[in-house]
Amino acid sequence: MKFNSYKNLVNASKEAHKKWRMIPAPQRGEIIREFGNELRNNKTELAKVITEEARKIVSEAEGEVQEAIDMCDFATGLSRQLYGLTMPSERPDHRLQELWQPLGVVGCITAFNFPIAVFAWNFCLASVCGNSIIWKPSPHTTKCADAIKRIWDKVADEHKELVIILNGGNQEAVALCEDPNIPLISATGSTKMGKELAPLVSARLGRTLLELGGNNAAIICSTADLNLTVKGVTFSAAGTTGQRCTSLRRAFVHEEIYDEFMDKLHAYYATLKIGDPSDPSSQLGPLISKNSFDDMQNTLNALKNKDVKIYGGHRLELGDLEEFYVMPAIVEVSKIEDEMLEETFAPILYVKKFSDLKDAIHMQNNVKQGLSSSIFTNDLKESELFLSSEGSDCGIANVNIGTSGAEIGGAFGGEKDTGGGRESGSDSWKAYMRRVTATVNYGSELPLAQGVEFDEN
Ligand code: UN1
Repeated sequence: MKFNSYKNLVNASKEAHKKWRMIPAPQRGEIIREFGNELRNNKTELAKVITEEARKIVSEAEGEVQEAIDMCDFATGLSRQLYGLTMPSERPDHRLQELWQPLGVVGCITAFNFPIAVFAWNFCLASVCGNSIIWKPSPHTTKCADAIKRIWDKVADEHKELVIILNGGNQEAVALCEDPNIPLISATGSTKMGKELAPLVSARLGRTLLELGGNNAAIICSTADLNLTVKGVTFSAAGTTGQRCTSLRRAFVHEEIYDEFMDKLHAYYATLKIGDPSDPSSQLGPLISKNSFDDMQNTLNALKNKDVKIYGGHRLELGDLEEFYVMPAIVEVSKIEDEMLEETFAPILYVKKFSDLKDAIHMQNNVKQGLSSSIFTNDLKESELFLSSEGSDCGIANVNIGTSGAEIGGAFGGEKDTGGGRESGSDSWKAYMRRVTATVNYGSELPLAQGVEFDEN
């Protein structure tokens, strides 16, 4: 259904929420289960749309649909587990309890690189919690959004408008953020975008759930299994053509194994199959746009006169394939360069030697962003230090796994310039609800809390 104005669209979403919130949560979960089953039935076709628009390789596109299916399963179970605590009341014949209620309309802004999964993180939780959603997809991936909407409409019966798509760019995002009818804005994208939008929401005291830029690092210790490490590093740094918010940007490598690691890394990079993402043998597709390519080249050009060694990074001419295919870049640095402090959304991996783990942890944390991090080690003391309060300051900290490719069961998100939001698993659902503290007096007296007396004398 088309709406002839933004106002009508928001009103339709509000009405959809009002109808939906009356349905018991476990029944809402059943509809999400059916949605998940339809995603299963259409996995291959949906993955094709992802490959067509976001230019992801087949396996990753299918993995992304799987991520959405997993979210449906998770949310179906969650629909019976929206628990509120009951606390002992200090007063006789009183009950003190938390109730969780839906917020209403959730505004959801998503990026091109996970055109379906990030919507699913938000929608599956928001919907079992009783909310409706207005989804502004990336202008690069509107067909993915339309395909999802068609599947939702198939299972939604009278609740089709629980999902309403608002296509557009910055203007539409601003409209959502300024709209007091939308209590929560969940936005995924660059830190720049988040810093522009968040003040609009907070000016009206609305809530935000932000999943913004990362600048993810891996620390490779001397005891690491280097074959496993090189695989993990390559998947995270070069995979998805460096276009995940969790992509690996920086590697700190212990001096004892530095040369061996670099030899293995170069050898592994040399085997990468870069080509048409719809060819199942391709491991890397193109960058999403000329802008992304220009950003990558500008960063590499700025590094050229510095004390660094650059490998790869150039455009690959692949027959008649016209898009921006690149050889992923490796940049060896001897000191921290300014370029390493910013996120370039392209496959550039900076590598630096370290000798002391605490220094490496400091370098890892010493950036504005705080999304994902990894340590590769077989030394328990090292991995435990990394996971301690003196360790990684990121929302995601992995041991012997790259920085990307998180499962849905954990809470996903990060600190500092990454925005602080948590989506997907664990108790992230609480962000989509309002908490009501209810105190019920079932006695015939009115005792006051803290022993306060208010009797007429
Ligand atoms: C993103 O790039 O915005 O952990 C999300 C991962 C994926 C999600 C990435 N599960 O890499």
